Amino acid sequence: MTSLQTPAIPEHSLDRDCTTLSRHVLQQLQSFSPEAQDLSAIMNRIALAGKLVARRLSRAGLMADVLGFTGETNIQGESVKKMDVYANDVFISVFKQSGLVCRLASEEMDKPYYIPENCPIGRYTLLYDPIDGSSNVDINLNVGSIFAIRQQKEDDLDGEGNDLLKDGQEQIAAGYIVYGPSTMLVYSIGHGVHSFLLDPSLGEFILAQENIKIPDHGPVYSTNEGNFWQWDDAIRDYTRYVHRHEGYTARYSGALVGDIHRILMQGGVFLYPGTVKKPEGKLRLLYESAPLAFLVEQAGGKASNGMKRILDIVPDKLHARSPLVIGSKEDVSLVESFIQDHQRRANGN
Ligand code: P6P
Repeated sequence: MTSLQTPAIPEHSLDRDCTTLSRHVLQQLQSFSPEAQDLSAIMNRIALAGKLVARRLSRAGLMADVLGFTGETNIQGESVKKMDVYANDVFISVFKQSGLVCRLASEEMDKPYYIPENCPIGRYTLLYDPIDGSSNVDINLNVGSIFAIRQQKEDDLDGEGNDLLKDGQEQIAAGYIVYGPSTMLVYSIGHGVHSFLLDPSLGEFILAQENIKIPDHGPVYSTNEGNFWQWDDAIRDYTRYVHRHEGYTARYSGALVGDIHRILMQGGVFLYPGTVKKPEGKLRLLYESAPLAFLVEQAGGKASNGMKRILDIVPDKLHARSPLVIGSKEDVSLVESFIQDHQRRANGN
């Protein structure tokens, strides 16, 4: 190449800036088939939703009617934040007139929401938590969106979404968007875990890191120790162990996505065990734990309810909850070993 043809910008950075999410999906699948194009388009719409939510969050303190509560209570019995409603509607709106997603199931909606014009063609279902950790919104701390994509294989005759009550191996894609100092989308379609950073000057998510691998062990344990006296003995003994041994440090933000992102990048374990009041724990299986378990396993980590692999658990209802232990293989196994020891003692072994 002559000096005249030498690109002003090194080739790789231009190519990198053009590696958008939709292109990356097609690269991952090595295919331009209709299914690959569908998945690429779906991910592109999720990216659009992320941009819209990020824009609203960045102005939250300056605009009326963004912060605070709506006065409603959702199916979870939780007070609904205005940002929850906005983000929930954003994910619906970006899929209208898309021919892609026929149905959306969300933490904020009792039943799945159908987009009729898409249903004859697109048989995909989006399961999502539009704003996870919304209690952080009003204090300008990180929050996140969590999503999973499934293929609808049978009719949902009563519209209750009972055909969704299948294990997490039905997921064909999953990920999250973390709204922090920058907005980052982390996803997997079963070919590794990859992150994209929103470049506000471009209005595009640009490839940041490919094939993210979670360390087999990390120093962080992330849990709400305020629940200590509500935990069973096995979890209390685990907590005492990390208190007494060098090399552990507690980090807990109150927003699942931020805590998981830290562990994905640096290693460690997040746990939300069952409590006396909530034996099933607080986190929802279909649109929180299962998507994150899909992602963490793709990154070489592990996710269970303390005894059973999250991706093997079949929910009994749309908003089913499950205890969650997720993160680095060795650290999840350590938590599980305390539970197994207590079970053996309880069984007199
Ligand atoms: P606690 C937020 O409400 C959330 O669903 C997760 O984002 C977070 O990890 C958890 O609940 C925090 O719950 O009981 O520790 O306040």
